[in-house]
Amino acid sequence: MATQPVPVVTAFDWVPDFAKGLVRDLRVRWAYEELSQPYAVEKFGAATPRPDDYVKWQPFEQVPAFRDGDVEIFESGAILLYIAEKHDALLPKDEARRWRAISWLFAGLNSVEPSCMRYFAYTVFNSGKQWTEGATEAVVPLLKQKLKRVTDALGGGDWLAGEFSIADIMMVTVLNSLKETGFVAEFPTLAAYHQRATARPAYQRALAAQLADFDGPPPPGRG
Ligand SMILES: N[C@@H](CCC(=O)N[C@@H](CS)C(=O)NCC(=O)O)C(=O)O
Repeated sequence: MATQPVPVVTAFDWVPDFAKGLVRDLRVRWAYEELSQPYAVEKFGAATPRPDDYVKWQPFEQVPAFRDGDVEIFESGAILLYIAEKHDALLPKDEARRWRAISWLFAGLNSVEPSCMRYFAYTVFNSGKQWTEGATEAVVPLLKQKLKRVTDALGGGDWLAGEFSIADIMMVTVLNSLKETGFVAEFPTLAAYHQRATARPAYQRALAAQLADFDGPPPPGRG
């Protein structure tokens, strides 16, 4: 009997310490761990060039890229949507809630993550450069406003769309990028949400798998 191919996600075999637990293949791993479904990982070095043909799979040469049989997908949000649809899971069945979850999936990617990434770019990638001072000052209120609005949306609920969904996988992994900042802790409801999500056994397994996969050699001069 022919065996079904296992879906493949791309990831890194080495990243600098600050990026551990932040690489976006974590979103895909987490979804599969929630579903107790197998997946395989194809790894590259973060600081070394990807293979020549990788650009045909992921046009920006980033991770994650994903393949399931003939289906090739890039963008972590699209991959999460595919997994949810394929397994008829991790999205509410009720139409209104389902679209609320999809809205929050996009909001994580397109409304919250950009402010987080700007802050991250100024304070980590360009740390200490003089031009970042005003830029950082400008982005913090915008970022905190986004965090407040996510907090408001949670209200007294556990999850963004009533039940745990790919929207939460997205939002929580976006919030991970603020782990060194203390910003999430300023919003106790949001901090409790983050804590609740990251305490899930599936998250813990996904994180452990990502960390275990950082077994490649550091690039020259980064050892
Ligand atoms: N919008 C993309 C972003 C992907 C992305 O930024 N990937 C990072 C790792 S988390 C990456 O590959 N960085 C290395 C590079 O850009 O060369 C997604 O959500 O999939």
